[in-house]
Amino acid sequence: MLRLFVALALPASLRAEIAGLAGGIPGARWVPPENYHLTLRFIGEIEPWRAQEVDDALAAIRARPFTLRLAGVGTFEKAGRIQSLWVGAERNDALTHLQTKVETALQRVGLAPERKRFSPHVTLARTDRAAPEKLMAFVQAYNLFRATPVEVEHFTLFSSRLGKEASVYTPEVDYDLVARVAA
Ligand code: 2AM
Repeated sequence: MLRLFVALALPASLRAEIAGLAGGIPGARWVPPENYHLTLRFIGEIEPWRAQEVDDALAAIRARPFTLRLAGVGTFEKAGRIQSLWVGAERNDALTHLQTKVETALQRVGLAPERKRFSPHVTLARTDRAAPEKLMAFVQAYNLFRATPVEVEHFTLFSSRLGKEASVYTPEVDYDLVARVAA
C-alpha cells in the first residue's frame, strides 16, 4: 500500500520565509521546513494499481499556472483543542479551480469524495500539547503576515512515510500547469 497526497510543493525561498515564523511555543511540534506544502487532496493508503490510475487521472488535468500568496495564520481545532497552527493563502480562484479539478479527477477513478471543505493552508506545527494562550498570541502576532507571492507552475503527487519524529514526504510525480489550455 502507498500513502499518497496531492499538494503544491513550495519553493525554498518561500519555505525559508515561513520558517521565520516558527518557534517560541513550548510543546508545539514544528514541521521541518523541508516538509512544508499546501495540500490539494489527501488520498491516504491505496493499492499500487490504483495509484497508477490516480497518476493517469492527475496527468490528464489541464489548468493554468497562477500566482500564490500565502497570508495570515490560523488554527484547526478538534474537540476544543487546538490541533495545528498554519499559514493560510490569499483568496485565489485559480487555486480553487485546480483543487476542484483534482477532486473531480480522483472521484472519477473511484476515490470517495472528500467531505471536508477545501481550506488552503500550510501546516506549521502540531499543537495539541501547547498552551492555548501561547497559540492565540502567535495568531495575533502573525495575523498580518504576507509572504512574497510565488508562481505555481506544477502540482505534485507525494508519498508519505510516517516517521518517528516527522513524516517523510517524497515527491513522486510533478504535473505541469500550462499557460495555453485547449478550448
Ligand atoms: P494537515 O497538514 O492539515 O494535517 C499529508 O499528511 C497532508 O495531507 C497534510 O498536509 C495533511 O494536512 C493532509 N491531510 C488531510 N487529511 C488528512 C488525514 N486524514 N490524514 C493525514 N493527513 C491528512
